[in-house]
Amino acid sequence: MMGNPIVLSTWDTGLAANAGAWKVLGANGSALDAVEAGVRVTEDSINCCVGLGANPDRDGFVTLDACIMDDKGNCGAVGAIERIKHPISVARRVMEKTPHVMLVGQGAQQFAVAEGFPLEEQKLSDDAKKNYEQWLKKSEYKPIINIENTKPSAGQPSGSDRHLASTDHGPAAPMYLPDGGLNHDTIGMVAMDASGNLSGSCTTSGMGFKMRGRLGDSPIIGAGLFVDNEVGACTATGQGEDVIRVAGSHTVVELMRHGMTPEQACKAAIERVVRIKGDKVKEIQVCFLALNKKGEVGAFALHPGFSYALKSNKEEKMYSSKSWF
Ligand code: SD4
Repeated sequence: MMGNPIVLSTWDTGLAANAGAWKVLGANGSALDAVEAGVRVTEDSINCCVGLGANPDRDGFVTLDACIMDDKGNCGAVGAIERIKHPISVARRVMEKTPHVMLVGQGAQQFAVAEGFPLEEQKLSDDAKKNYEQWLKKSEYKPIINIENTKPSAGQPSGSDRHLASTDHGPAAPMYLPDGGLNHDTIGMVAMDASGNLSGSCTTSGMGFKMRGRLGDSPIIGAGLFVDNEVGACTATGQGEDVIRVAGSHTVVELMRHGMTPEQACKAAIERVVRIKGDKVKEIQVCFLALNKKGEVGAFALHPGFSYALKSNKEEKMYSSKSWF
């Protein structure tokens, strides 16, 4: 089946990412190459929430999550990778060069370096440094180093391992950034190429000031991203824990399989979050963005404010998603 190429991405940064993807799609390239090239544009930029310029975790380390999925059910992911500029390309390498779907942490970094990805300097961008310092003041979170001198109890780790025994789990990732903006801007991208094949990608630094080691939905196939070439593709953004809880992107694709339009399917998945979370939905944002095999597009969010970018042969623009509230 021949399709009209189309690409969709989450949030305002999606416009530039779509333009990157279009260089591939517009030249009859594959959706897989397009979704990788597209989100690399965002990973290259200084952005609160994607790539090495993004906000760190609460211990001051930028840790990145990404996944990618093609039209044949192949998929790859990296979780909590540090000092690597293009986690989406490492995710693709995991997919293509290993028998695995996901590598995390040091192992993911080791694989990336072995594959020739440069190990970047461990440092925060100026924006991230400012945000982190402000957050530290407000949250009064004491980085681990401050408790090294406290006296360990018998049988507990001491010195620099002291944090291993800490039972003070401190503040969780805040819903809002110090500048008042919502604490997310992950880029999720789904695309169909001229051959009618679908692929998707998702890349993020996760929630700013998250607990060290925390993974959200973005690197998890079925949560932050899912593609079924017979049906459609979906990506998610927002509070990752609540996307995982409903296997969000997979749920949306399954609902499309059973006949819903992309928007109906995204809305039904949001309704599941509402049923599960009850009153707590006031405190979280969850958003889905989907594309079906016919090239139809839809989105739905819990709260107003979710925008997505669309590029096709006919248009290149931002849309505002409908929302539950
Ligand atoms: C996460 N879903 O780590 C990501 C954050 C996000 O837009 O979407 N930001 O939970």
